Amino acid sequence: MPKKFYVTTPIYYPSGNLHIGHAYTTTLADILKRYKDMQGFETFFLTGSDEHGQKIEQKANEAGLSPMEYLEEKVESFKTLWKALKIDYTKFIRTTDSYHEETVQKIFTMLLEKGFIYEGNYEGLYCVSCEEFLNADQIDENNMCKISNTKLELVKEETYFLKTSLFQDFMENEVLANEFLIPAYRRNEMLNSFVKPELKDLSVTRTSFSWGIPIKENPKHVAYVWLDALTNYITALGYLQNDDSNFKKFWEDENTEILQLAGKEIIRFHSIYWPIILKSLDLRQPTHLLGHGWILSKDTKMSKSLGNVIDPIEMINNYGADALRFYIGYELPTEKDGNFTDELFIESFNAHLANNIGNLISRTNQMITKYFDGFVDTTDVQYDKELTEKGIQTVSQYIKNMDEYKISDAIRNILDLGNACNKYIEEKTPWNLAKEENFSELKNVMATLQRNITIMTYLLKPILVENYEDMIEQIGLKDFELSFEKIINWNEIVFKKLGDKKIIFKRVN
Ligand code: ME8
Repeated sequence: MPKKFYVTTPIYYPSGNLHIGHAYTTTLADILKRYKDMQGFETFFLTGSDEHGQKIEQKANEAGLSPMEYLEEKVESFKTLWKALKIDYTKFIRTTDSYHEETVQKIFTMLLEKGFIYEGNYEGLYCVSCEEFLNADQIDENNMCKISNTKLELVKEETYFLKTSLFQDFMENEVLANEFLIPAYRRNEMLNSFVKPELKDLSVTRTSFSWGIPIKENPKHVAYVWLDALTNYITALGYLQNDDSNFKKFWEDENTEILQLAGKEIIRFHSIYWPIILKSLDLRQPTHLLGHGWILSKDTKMSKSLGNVIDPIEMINNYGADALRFYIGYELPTEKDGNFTDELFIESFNAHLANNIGNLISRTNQMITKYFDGFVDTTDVQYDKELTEKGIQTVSQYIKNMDEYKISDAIRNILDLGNACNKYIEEKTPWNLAKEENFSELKNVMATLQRNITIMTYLLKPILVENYEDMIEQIGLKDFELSFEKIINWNEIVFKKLGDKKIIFKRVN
């Protein structure tokens, strides 16, 4: 039985266009999914759109459209972006899909029958932009939401509550006491800000607007958008549906590695309410929730509601999908907030993709072509010991980091190897070896470079998906299937005569 990996992104609100922040989470998920594919896992990668709620209803009204008309075009634009960014998702869920709506109704009924949901009245301040009832800590001195910086609504209505208060002990001593939420410091944030002060029952239906999934038992109520949204992670797999084979495989099986990604502003929903919903349904918990920081623009969160966004399509048109995927993977580690500006982007592109990787491949290709007519016969080659060891070490460090979802650290391992190769060229001065006609040493040098560039290229495969084939061709492995096993043990690798030299990452000025 192959190992299994299920990875999810948040489903994004089509209340505006997606920006670099959304591209960030989705690209991280895509890189990890492709890495697990390379490791022989059976994978399922879910993304989608969160289409109900007051905010979407308001946006559609403003545009003079019905919600469905408004949504069609937005959802198309999501898919266009994911295609341009080479996102290899398995399924795209829309919360307006009928299978999802029907399953949410069934889930509500189950929770009501099990006694986890009861009727009552709610009064409190609501942020439409975050679709969230706020507590005092989340409101600033001007009575605005601290996250979206928008005005709050006073909501006073009948509602159904989920008895989250029953799960105080479960949250403190199970969910937030183990490795589920990463990085670890986020567990304390959740415990101290939301769980320990007291878990209040969560309002899970609304009556003051209608754009949502009506509940069967009392159709003037629609399901709260977060109950509707969180459950997408299991409805998409077929939970409570005729064909639930994916649900059995990717959720129920305790051996499946389930990774959920979310930005820090919604960790609360994913690390408190979602585990409680799952527990109430008697379902297993995800293996990990990776809560990541924000991409900032001039020190504040880049966001649709603030309008300070960078359009990923523009970046892709200017620099290519790989350049954006690389910046996201390398320059924006998940543990902290990061910056995104054109200047930083270009600087990083030139330093790493153009100077380190691109230049290394191109100069090595040039030398092998010039000195050996494009083919190095490795029969009696002696690989450089130090660089060969570094190459092997790089693979194991990379695997360890990727297994811990530390993409940026894994890329750093590759770049270090690239720097070592470039340094090796300067030290060995192959052009002098050629002048001296020391062809046996020259061959050792070229073979050592070819070997380590092959390793680097394979490790970059989940990130540089657009250029991978060209890179592989330039190193002399056109159409050759590499694997971790092959690059570690260095067997079965047969080089062909080099492909034509192509500039892969051209410096940007
Ligand atoms: O919250 N930096 O949708 P949303 C990093 N529908 N990541 C960012 C970001 C930024 N500046 N801006 C957005 C919702 N993101 C709900 C989710 S899930 C059951 C329901 C990313 O459109 C990040 O992943 O507001 C964040 O959590 C998500 O987009 C919010 O997207």
